[in-house]
Amino acid sequence: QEYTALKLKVVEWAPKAADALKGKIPEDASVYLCPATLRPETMYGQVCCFVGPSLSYGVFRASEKEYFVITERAARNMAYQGIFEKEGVPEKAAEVKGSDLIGTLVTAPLSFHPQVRVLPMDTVLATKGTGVVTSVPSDSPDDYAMVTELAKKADFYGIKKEWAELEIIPIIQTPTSDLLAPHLVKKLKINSPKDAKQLQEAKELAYKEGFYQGVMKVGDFKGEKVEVAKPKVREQLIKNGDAFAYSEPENKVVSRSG
Ligand code: ZZB
Repeated sequence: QEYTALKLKVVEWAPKAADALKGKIPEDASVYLCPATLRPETMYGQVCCFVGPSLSYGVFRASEKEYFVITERAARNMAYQGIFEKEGVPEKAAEVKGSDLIGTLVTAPLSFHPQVRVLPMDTVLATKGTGVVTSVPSDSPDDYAMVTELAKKADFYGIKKEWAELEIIPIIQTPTSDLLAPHLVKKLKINSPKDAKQLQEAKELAYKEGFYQGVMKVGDFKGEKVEVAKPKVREQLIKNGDAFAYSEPENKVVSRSG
C-alpha cells in the first residue's frame, strides 16, 4: 500500500504530552504528527488529526532537526525506506500515550484551516499506516461520523467543543454532492462511529464516487478530475516538504498482475 504521509507540525503541545517530552527533544527541533493517507487531494478539507487514545506512540528522530510522532511499527517500516537519516533501526527519543496528545495544536498543510487540534478516535488501528489519521469529514464518512460525535459529546471526550466544530468546506464535486461523506452518512442512516458495517459501505461508496466521478472544487487543480489531480497534489505536498511517500508491506497476498 503506497501512502502519502503528511507532516503536521506541532505548534503547541497538550500539557501531558509536553511533560512526556520534556528534555528529550532538542529545543530547536520540529516535531510532526505524520498521518498516512490515500487521499492527498482532500487535504484542503482537514479539520483535525485523530490518534487512538489507548495507543502508544513514539517520537522518532528523522534527522537532527525533525522528529516524527508515529507508532513503533510505522517507524520500523520507515527505517528501511530512506525516510530517516539513519537506516535500519529507528531512534526513539520519547514515548507518549495517544490520550496525552489530545488537544495538541498542529499545522495542516493545504487546509483551509491552517491549524487544527489532535482529537481521539477509538477506531484508529495500530496495525495500519502510522496510527495517526488526518480528518477530512467532507469526504470521509468515518471522519464525519466521528467529528459529529465529538462535537455532541465534547465533555465526555474531554475536549473543547469548538475543536470539533471547524467548518466543513466542500472540496470535491461528484454527481450526487459536493459534501459526499455527510450525504452518505445521512443516506445510510449512520448515527455514530460505532455503526461499523454501514460506515464500511459508505467508505467504499465514497472512494469509488470520489475517485471516478469527482472533480476538484478548490486548490491549484480546481476543475480537474480527482483521478488526474490526486498525483499532482501529492507531488506538490512532497516538493514543499509537507509530505513524504510511505509504503506498507501488504498483510495479505494480493496479486493483480498475475
Ligand atoms: C484522509 C482521508 C480523506 C482518508 C478521505 C480517507 C478519505 P483504508 O485502508 O481503505 O481504510 N487511515 C489511515 N490509517 C488509519 C488507521 N491506522 N486506522 C484507521 N484509519 C486509518 O484507507 C486508508 C484511509 O484510512 C486513510 O486515508 C485514512 O483516512 C484512514 F476523504 O486520510 B484517509 C472514503 C475515504 N475518504
